[in-house]
Amino acid sequence: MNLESNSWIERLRSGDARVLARAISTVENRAAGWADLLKALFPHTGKARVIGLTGPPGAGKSTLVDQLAKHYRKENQTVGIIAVDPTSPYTGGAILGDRIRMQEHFSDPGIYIRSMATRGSLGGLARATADVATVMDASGRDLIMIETVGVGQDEVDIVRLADVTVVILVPGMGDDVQSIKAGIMEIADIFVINKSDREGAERVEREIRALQSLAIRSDHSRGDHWTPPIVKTVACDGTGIGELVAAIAEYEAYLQKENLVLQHNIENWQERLIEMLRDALLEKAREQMKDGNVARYAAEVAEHKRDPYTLVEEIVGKLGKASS
Ligand SMILES: Nc1nc2c(ncn2[C@@H]2O[C@H](COP(=O)(O)OP(=O)(O)OP(=O)(O)O)[C@@H](O)[C@H]2O)c(=O)[nH]1
Ligand SMILES: [Mg+2]
Repeated sequence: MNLESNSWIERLRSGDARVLARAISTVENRAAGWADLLKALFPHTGKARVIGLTGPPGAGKSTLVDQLAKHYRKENQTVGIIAVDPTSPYTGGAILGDRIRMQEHFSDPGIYIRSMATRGSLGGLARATADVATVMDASGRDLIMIETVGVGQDEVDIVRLADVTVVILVPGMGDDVQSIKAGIMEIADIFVINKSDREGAERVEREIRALQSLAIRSDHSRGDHWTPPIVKTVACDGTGIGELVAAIAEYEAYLQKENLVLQHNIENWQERLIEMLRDALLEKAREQMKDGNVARYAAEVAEHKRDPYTLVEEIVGKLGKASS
């Protein structure tokens, strides 16, 4: 399969899962031609709905995503799932679990699941996830779900790409709702209390409401007046999935009605462009210095032979000249 040939875009857009997998790998690994690939695909993007789902480890995110996928498949929508696990290496349990999920859905080409983990120095995970979502979007998937373990800034950055963000909590977290990182609570367009078959769902609901009454929704620069609803689910038996689907649709309708879709997209691209610029400039700087030089410079600074401020100014100054 040659991604340079003209026919592959057609094959990708006709739903060829092998071409999709190949294109995603190329982009994720920053393999030869990745940038040209994304350039060619970009005109075909912007149609998929992107739903981000995040929550603590084991909250039932994958189970919930599977239920949603089944629901949307019944409506004949094609689904792409990106399971991002920044905490575990490729051999980790969550990724293994996702492999099993992939097999379960194997017979349905309308569901495509991809797992991702941190990839070292090749740009941030949020960036890679966004690029993979772009490929899925271009391939004509109607709906893309991005699942992340809600543990830190990485996850906030990732789910920020989504049109709709669902934050999943579970009973028995005690006072943890508070400590769950203000950052994650603030990005919720919809709250899900999963494992509502367990004791304590009402308590979690009360805690969310209490937090909501304190916070003004000026968060992730989405200054809208939406009050995130709370949906109780039991993901493993499908209870509440219909309500969650309805809540998602309601928020999307709200965005349409208030003309917020474009505004949200602009805000997302503002973040993404800055990250892309940062990556590109850093790569240029690295190219120019070669890796050995970074170590040498570091030694010089550590030994106080030169100051880092002037050094960085000099390197950045050279970048502009190098490009002309
Ligand atoms: N009792 C109960 N168990 C559930 C529910 N939803 C999921 N589970 C179980 O919780 C466990 C974790 O579910 P996952 O869907 O893998 O959770 P996750 O959030 O994707 O987990 P990580 O990706 O590892 O963070 C599984 O054993 C599920 O069967 C629920 O509503 N009630
Ligand atoms: Mg999972």
